[in-house]
Amino acid sequence: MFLGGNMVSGKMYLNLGDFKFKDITKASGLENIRGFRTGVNMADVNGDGHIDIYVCAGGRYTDDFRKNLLYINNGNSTFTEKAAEYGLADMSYSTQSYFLDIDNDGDLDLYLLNHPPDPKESNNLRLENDKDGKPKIALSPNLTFITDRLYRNDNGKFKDITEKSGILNEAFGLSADVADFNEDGFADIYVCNDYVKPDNLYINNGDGTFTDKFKIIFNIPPSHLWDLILRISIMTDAWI
Ligand SMILES: [Ca+2]
Ligand SMILES: [Ca+2]
Ligand SMILES: [Ca+2]
Ligand SMILES: [Ca+2]
Repeated sequence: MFLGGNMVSGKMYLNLGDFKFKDITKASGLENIRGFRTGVNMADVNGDGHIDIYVCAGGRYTDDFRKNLLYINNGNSTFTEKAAEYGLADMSYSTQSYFLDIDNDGDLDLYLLNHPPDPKESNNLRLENDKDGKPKIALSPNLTFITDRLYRNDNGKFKDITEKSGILNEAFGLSADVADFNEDGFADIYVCNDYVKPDNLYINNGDGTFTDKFKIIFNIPPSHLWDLILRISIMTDAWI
């Protein structure tokens, strides 16, 4: 069991069975007091059969202090931090990470949920006209460290495909969930946002791009959802 901490080091406990746990934080290489750490996720990021740990970081600190951390499992109860090596030392204001296979090639890609540093900014809604003269939400010119990010896993190196994939945004992300919502065989992403900006339902087009269909499918105002429970099968039809 790994417990994250923001102002203190995280803690790793080895389950000895019978509800007995041993603190192996130091011996496992997971003792770390650098960065203001937020969401923790466990996934086999490099596909070697051992569960790895990705730790997000945020807070109003220097950019370098917000580098997310990737602890690769050495298979012997020790971990080595390799975020930079994998291309995942992202310096955004991160909330949580979601590993999913966006291109069905068998390796895990990453959707990184981020947020603006100032929550007040999240209550500002700027509008501009689209090409048809209809109002649409305008994005800030500089979204570095703010927008959610999408990384594609290319043989162990994670490539930032945020802009190309069409998921550039600047809402205050609280949580997300991954599922094949339209049952076309490609994983989609639902993002819960706080404040005035609406949620996102990114439908995977199957070619590395996503289309936000939240407004098309849900005709509701911003929801301020703190968490998401979409995996409910209503009645017995087994739809998500
Ligand atoms: Ca692994
Ligand atoms: Ca993949
Ligand atoms: Ca890949
Ligand atoms: Ca889908």
